[in-house]
Amino acid sequence: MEEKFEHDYNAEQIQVLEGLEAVRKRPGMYIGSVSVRGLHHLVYEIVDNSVDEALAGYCKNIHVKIEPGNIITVEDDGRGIPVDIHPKTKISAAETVYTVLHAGGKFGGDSGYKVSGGLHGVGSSVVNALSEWTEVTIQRDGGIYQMRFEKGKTVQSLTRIGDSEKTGTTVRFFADGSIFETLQYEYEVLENRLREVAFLTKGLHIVIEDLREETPKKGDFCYEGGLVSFVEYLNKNKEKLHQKPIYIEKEGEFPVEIALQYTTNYSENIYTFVNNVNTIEGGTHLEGFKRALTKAFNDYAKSKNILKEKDGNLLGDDIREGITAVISVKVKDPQFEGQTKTKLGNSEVTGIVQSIVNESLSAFLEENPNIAKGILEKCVSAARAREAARKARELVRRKNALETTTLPGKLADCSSKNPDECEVYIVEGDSAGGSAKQGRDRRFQAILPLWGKMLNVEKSRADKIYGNDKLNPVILAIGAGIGNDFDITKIRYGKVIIMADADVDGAHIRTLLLTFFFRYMRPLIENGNVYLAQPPLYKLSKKGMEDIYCYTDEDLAKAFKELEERGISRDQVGIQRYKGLGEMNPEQLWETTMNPEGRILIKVTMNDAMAADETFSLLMGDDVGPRKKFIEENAKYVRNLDV
Ligand code: TSJ
Repeated sequence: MEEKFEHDYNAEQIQVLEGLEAVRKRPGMYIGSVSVRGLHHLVYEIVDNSVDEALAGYCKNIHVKIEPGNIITVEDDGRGIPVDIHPKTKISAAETVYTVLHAGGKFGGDSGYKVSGGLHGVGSSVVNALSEWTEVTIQRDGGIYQMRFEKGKTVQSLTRIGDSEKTGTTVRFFADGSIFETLQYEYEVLENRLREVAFLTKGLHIVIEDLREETPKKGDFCYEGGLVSFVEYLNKNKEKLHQKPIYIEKEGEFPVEIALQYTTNYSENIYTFVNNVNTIEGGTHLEGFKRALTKAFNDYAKSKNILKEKDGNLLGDDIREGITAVISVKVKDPQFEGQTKTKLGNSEVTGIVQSIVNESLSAFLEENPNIAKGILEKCVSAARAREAARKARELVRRKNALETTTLPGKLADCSSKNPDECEVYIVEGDSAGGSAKQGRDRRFQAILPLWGKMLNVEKSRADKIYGNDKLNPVILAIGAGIGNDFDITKIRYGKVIIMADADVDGAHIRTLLLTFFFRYMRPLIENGNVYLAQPPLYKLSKKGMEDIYCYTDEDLAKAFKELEERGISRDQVGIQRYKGLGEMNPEQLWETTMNPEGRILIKVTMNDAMAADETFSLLMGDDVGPRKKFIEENAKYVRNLDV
């Protein structure tokens, strides 16, 4: 018998090692990427465990710290991971959770609460495998227990190190610098995600602290209102159609929670979550919600004679104009589909969400006729505007059919017609446009200069977009239509590159253009066709030395350091700070910003659609205060879109 145990133990150990070795060999498979996004993912994976404990009803507080040196601590006041020894493996439950791939779900599996399981469903053992070291401290059963790992290997098994009356779990880890491209956590990114988690978990108190710099940063989130607070937060700078968000909550076959509120805006903002994972691509839960919303409003409007039989139905698009909604469902075995695996596929979800929303919303409308009337008036005018937009569009179409060349006059097109190799630079200002035209490689680079005040699409209905003299050239140059008619297969350029100054005005025009793409050409962003050019901020020059261009302040510091190592001091080099693209001559512009060999392009992604929209509404909102503050703080915010 003794021998048999030995044997099993070894077999288990070998399997464990192989499991975690696999994670280290192909980290991308488990956390998506080894970029800063993957790094942040480590934190989410650990926090997820504490959130599960909160969902189970045992954890009230989660404390996340970014310590100097980019060490992360996550502490909760839950029951503490079970410490008992497995009779067969002779390893504690806690150590098993931490060393066996996918072991997380096995514990407490019967209790049925374990519905989380992040986007990639990996968990703590993956964090262990990808960390230089990890230290887990558990307070439970009157004791304090600790264990330690290095690169996934146990260096100290679970040991009782003292007494404690408290309970909880603390994980402290330092990510492996040989695996990740960077170990530099971005406080704002973690803060945004933790705020989101707090909104999604009513009553859970989450604190995040960044202790890396002299003045620490801190976020403290606890929302008794849950999703209602979430919607209020999203709408804080918008004018509301009704004072309080509508709230729907029901635990049928699975928990469904929804809050929604209409604003006077024209856009539709619906955020959906499955087990706290942001399903950017939507899916069956969103489908159920949309169907119910359309039906409930149409039925109500008909029954109250606001809409006559002969008028036909209001369309879903009309009913969703100006809506802000957050949908959160908890599903046992979520199937994630779609390009980025953020689309819920479980077909049973549609009908359940649909019937819950239909029932609750119909009741709400009956009980609140004034609110119902206000929303329906807006829907009806949306339907009229849609009709007007359709006519405007047809006018454009007919005109296009007559004219042989429909390209905008200001566009300096490229000679290649192969979209895969073609790029269009949308350039702010005529002078920069001129330099770009002279500096470009005309075989595959087209230039479209924009000037003057750009239309704010957030504040305009679709019928204003068609035929707008600032946006029309952009639409025509890209050549794939807009809105529901947008056809990605028709794009004339594989890369649409926004080139604007690195100042406040540049940030503004970038935001306006991105808002436009986000609202009217979303597949372009989803498909990864939109880029931001990054012109240099500084040029360092010295006689006999090749010019050095620096794109960020960190670049500059690094360049100075490298020069010093070569015995060149700061005051020996000339430093030019570029205020705008216009200050560069065509050759410089080509060399620093447009030449595919060496230029820096930032790809705009949908991954943080929510943060982007937050940015958009903040910037576009009526309230000038936050906008001004935002622009001052974030002249280079756009980089956050990518993380
Ligand atoms: F897994 C981990 F190490 F990454 C981790 C787990 C990290 C952190 C910060 C917290 C946790 C964690 C796990 N917090 N709370 C728990 N709870 C349990 O593991 C637990 C406790 C008791 C019982 C039970 O049935 O008695 C079941 C479970 C799953």
